[in-house]
Amino acid sequence: MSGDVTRPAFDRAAAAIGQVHLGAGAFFKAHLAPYTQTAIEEAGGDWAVCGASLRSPDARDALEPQDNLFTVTEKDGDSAQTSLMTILKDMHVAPENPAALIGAIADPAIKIVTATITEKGYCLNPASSGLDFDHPDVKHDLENPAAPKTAIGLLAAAIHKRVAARAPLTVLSCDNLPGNGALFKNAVRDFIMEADPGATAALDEFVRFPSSMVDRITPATTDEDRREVMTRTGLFDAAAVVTEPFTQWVIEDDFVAERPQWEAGGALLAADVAPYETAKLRLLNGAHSAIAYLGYLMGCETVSDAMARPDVAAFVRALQEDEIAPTVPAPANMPLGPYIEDLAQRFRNPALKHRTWQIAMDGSQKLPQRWVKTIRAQLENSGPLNRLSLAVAAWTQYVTGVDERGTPIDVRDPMATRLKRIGAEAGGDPAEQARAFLSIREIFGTDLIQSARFTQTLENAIALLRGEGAEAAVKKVNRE
Ligand code: CS2
Repeated sequence: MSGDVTRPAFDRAAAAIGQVHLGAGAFFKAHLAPYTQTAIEEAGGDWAVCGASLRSPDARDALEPQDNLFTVTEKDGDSAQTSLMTILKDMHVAPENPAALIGAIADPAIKIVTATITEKGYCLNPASSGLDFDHPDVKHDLENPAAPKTAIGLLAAAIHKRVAARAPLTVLSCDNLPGNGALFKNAVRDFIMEADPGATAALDEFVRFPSSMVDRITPATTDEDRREVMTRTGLFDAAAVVTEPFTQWVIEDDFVAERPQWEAGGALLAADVAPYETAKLRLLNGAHSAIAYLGYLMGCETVSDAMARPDVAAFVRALQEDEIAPTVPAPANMPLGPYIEDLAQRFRNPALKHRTWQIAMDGSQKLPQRWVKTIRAQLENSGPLNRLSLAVAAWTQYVTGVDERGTPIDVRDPMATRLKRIGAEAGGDPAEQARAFLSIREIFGTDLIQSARFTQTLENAIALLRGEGAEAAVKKVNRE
C-alpha cells in the first residue's frame, strides 16, 4: 500500500470480539467502525466487531477474501485520505445461518449489539409505535423463532439465551428514527410479549436500549470509487467505502455493562439525545429528502449536482431557515445557524456521488420523522409551509413511478405498489391527489388531512409542480 494510508495503531490479534453489529454495510464501515477502532487505539479493550448482514451475502463475500479488512476514504473536493480498518473480525449472513448469528449475539463475551438496519428494519406499526404484527416477516419469526428473518426476531432469540445465562446486553440503535432506542425496545418487547409473555420482566432487567444520533453522509460505493481507491493505495479493496470528513455521534449514556471509549473518536455521551436527533432528522435528513425528490425530478443524479444549481441551494436554505429551524430547539453547543451553514457545504461536496435516487428510497418510512412532524409544528405555529409542501408534492410525483419526461422511475419502497395505485386512482386533479396521499395514515397520521390549510397548500404545490415542472416550481417558490 502506498504511504498515504493511515494504519491502525492497535494489535488486532490481541483484541477479542465484544460487539456485534447488525447491518454491516457502508454506513457501519464509515461511521461506527472508525469510532470503535479509535476507542481501542486510545483506551484498549476487547472491542473487535463481529458484523452481520440481515439479507444479502454481498458484504461478507467482499470482505471474507480480504480477512474482513477494508478501507475508509474521506473525500472533500479534491482531497482524500484513506484509513485501513482492522476492527472487523467476523461476518455473518443471517439468512444463511440464523442460528450462528443468534449464537454470536448470545455469547456472554459480547456486551453490545449496535444496529443500522434502516427504518423499515424495525417492523413498526406507525400508529402504535410498536411491532407490526401484520408484517409477513414478523409473522414468520413468531412461527419460526429459531430461524428468524428480522433483527427483532434474531434479538429476541439471542436475548432469551442471554437471560438464561444471566448475561446483560446493551442494544444500541444507530438508525435515523427519533427515540430509536425506545422504538427498538418496543419492537423487541412486543415480540417477546407475544412469544413468551413471562420473559418481558427479564428483558427490563438484563437489556438496555439507549438512543443515539448518528451522522456521516456515506453514499453506496461505486465501481469508480473502488478503482480510485486502488489507484491511490495500490490495493484493490472490494469492500471500500467513501465518505465525508464530517462525523458525529451522540449516544444516550445508558449502558448495562462496559462499552468502548467512543469519546476517544469524538462521540458525545449525553443524558438526552432527543434534541440532537430532532435537529439532525429535520434539518439534515429533511432537507436531504427534499433535494432527493425535487432533484431527481429535475434530472439531477446526485445531491451535489442539485446543490450546484443556485435555485436549489437557495430553496434548501430557505426551507431550513424559515420552515424547519423554527420547529427545532437548538441542542446544547450546536447552534442552528452554523449547523445549517455546514450542511450546505456538506451537501455541495462534489467528491460524494450521493445519488438522489438512493435517498429517495423508502420514503414511506422516512417522511414521518423528516417532514411530517415539522409540518405539524408549522401548522401549530402558523408558520410558512410552501417549501415543505413542494417537497411533499415532489414525493407524490416520484412515487407514481414516472418522471416529468414520462420516463419510468425505479421506486424502491415497502409501500411502492400501494403508493402507485393511490396516485393512479386519484387521477389528474391536484385536490384529489392531495387528499388521496394525505389519507395514508401510516405516513401522515390522521390530522394533516383535517387541516384545511395544509390540504390547500399541498394542492397548490401539486398543481404548480405538475403544471410547470420541478425546476420552474422551485424558482417560483423562491420568488414568493
Ligand atoms: C440519507 C441519510 O439516505 C438517506 O436517506 O438522508 O442516509 C443521510 O446521508 C445520513 O443520515 C447522514 O448522516
